[in-house]
Amino acid sequence: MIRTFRQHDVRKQQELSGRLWNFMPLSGKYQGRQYQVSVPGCWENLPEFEAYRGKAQYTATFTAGGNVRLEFKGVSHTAEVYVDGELVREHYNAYTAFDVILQLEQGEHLLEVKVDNRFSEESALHIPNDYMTYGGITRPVVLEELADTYIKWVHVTPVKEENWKAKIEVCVANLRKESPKDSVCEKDDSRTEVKVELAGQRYVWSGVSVPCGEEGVVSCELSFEDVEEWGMHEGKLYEVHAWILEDGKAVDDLIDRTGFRQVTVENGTIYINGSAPRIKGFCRHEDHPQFGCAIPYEAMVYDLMQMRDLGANSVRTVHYPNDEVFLDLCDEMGILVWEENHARGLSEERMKNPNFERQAEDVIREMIPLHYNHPSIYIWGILNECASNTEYGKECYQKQFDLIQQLDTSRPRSFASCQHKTDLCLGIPEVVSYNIYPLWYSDQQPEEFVSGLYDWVQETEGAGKPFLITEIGAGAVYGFRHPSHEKWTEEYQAETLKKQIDAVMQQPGCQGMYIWQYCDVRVSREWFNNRPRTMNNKGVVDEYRRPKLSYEVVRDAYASYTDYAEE
Ligand code: ADA
Repeated sequence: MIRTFRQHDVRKQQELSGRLWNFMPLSGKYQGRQYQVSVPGCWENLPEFEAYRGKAQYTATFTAGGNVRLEFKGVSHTAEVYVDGELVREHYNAYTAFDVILQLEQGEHLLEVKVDNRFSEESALHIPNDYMTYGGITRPVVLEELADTYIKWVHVTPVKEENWKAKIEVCVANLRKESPKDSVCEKDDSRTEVKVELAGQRYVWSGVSVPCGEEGVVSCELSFEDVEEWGMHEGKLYEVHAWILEDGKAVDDLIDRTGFRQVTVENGTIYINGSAPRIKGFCRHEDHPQFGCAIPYEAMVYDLMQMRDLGANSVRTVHYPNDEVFLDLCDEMGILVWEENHARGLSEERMKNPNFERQAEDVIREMIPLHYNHPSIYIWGILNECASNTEYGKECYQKQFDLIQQLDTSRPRSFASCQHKTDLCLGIPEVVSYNIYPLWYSDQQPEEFVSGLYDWVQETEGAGKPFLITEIGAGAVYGFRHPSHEKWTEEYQAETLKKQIDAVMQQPGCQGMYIWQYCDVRVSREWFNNRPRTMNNKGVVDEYRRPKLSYEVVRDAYASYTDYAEE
């Protein structure tokens, strides 16, 4: 599945995933052996490759010609793409889509993808960590055949005034090469139009001219009388459809989805369409014992249904951009999303890796244009628990927050800090967020911890800003029950989460929380060998989504607080 809705009526698109590809490890014990494997998929879910950290080659064929666009929604974590034996694209980072456009003769072509999930100095973001870096082509692969001009993206920015308005931007790319002889670029562009439709309104740009080999953006603003708003639990969505017409004939199109919702920050509160949500959320890794990070649609739906059963109204995509299908589901189910770029717990030393800034900023550059239209995303996060307590770290945070602002001014920004009472960056983003573990990593009582931290923030540049707890929780090994209720028992986790939820929800000025975490997840074996089972066991359900004792406790606790902060 590429998306949960059709993206084209005109452009020819097919999915190259959803089938078996040839797989051959390029290192290790089984180097050179041939297998047939599922794409999308993680090689850790293959017998003999459960702990394979290395390089492998995936091979498939496709039939196409002309302007051929190959899009990879996610390859973990470094990809080298070859078509007919020629290296045509490289990409780092498992969690953002990338593409390549080739001019090919009509016919069958060989596609080879070399994938590497090893840790090295080259990799500043995928490092031994408290989550698993899997290996494989872990998200869908898409093949499209384009006209000489195509629509790269359509962005919709809804604005609520007397009525709803929407700014619509359409990015058109001209694939024609400069060619003196036939001077196609001097083509009479008066015959080129761009058209867009949304919620019954339409706009047409005539005489659109984009220089050869370049991109251009056209924009308009439309007004809407009677549209339904997108909100929590009612994900009313509208398709935005854009076309390029030449001589009146559609040569390309793109369909995306949007929702009429506006995020504002006023007087220390986040508002969605004028109402202040009380965030009752979970942090969720893309992780599953049978699928790794390549979680199929049905399993995504299950996770969301279970989180909603627990009373959640929001998900935090820890610690990286998520699969577009998951975001589509959040749009449809009216679940708010905190989405963040890829980073977890990078020290200043690691942030000084020569590749760090480029790699982290690339994730932002890829995440925001692709995920821009999702109404469920209400906030952009960066750099979870990195060195926001040092001057160097602050420079990096500043640059990345500035980059977000260049790409999207319609959403607030934040970052989940662990620098308790030492953070230097609280003055930069619109929202202040903290990860805390009272009664787990510290013996402090939750209400004392939360109020002490909140009060300290009011003495900093973060004063008066919306305040979120972006992680709080405790560990429990599924099935470990004991009358002592000691740490790692399900009883201890349940009692602790109850105290934590009440402390956060009753903290004046705090607009909500994300429990760490929804489900138990695999961690890198190279990272933290005192993680029982080489797992992070702070899930409210285990990795098989089996509820722990805390499940009922969290469900009752979340249910005792309304979905809105001002009720
Ligand atoms: C940190 C981190 C999470 C996880 C958590 C834990 O807050 O952001 O990724 O590692 O600690 O379980 O200790």
